[in-house]
Amino acid sequence: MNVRKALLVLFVFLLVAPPAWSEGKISVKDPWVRQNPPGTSVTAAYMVIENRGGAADELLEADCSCSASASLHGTEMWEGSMAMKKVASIEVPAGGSVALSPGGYHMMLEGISGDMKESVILELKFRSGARISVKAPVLSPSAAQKRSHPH
Ligand SMILES: [Cu+2]
Repeated sequence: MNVRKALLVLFVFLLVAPPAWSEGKISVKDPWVRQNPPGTSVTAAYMVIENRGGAADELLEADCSCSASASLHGTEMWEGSMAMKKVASIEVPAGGSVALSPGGYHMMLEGISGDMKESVILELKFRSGARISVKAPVLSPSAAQKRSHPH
């Protein structure tokens, strides 16, 4: 591949690649936050976390500029219906990834005051010591629906 072609490929890649944030072996892609329904102060944030390292890592703590508290939740079946449950950490397997997505793991945001802006800052802390801040767009329910079901 000649240099010009390589640059063109790189340029196209930069155009289409979604933004990713990383530190060390950990990177975060596609973060987004569901717009809190009117009159409520609770919502959730989602993303994909990748681990290029040879050792598993764990997401331990989260924080959001938008809410009084942020905690890590999982979703499981409980007495026949889906229920959210607080988890101590979310494992990111070695050489793999974990998705925080509707119906699964998520970052629970509680104590949101007022309307959320177009985007918020999420802070993530990992067992490896990596700390990553990401900018997550706030999506309306209809945009969130598309995001969850892209087909
Ligand atoms: Cu939750």
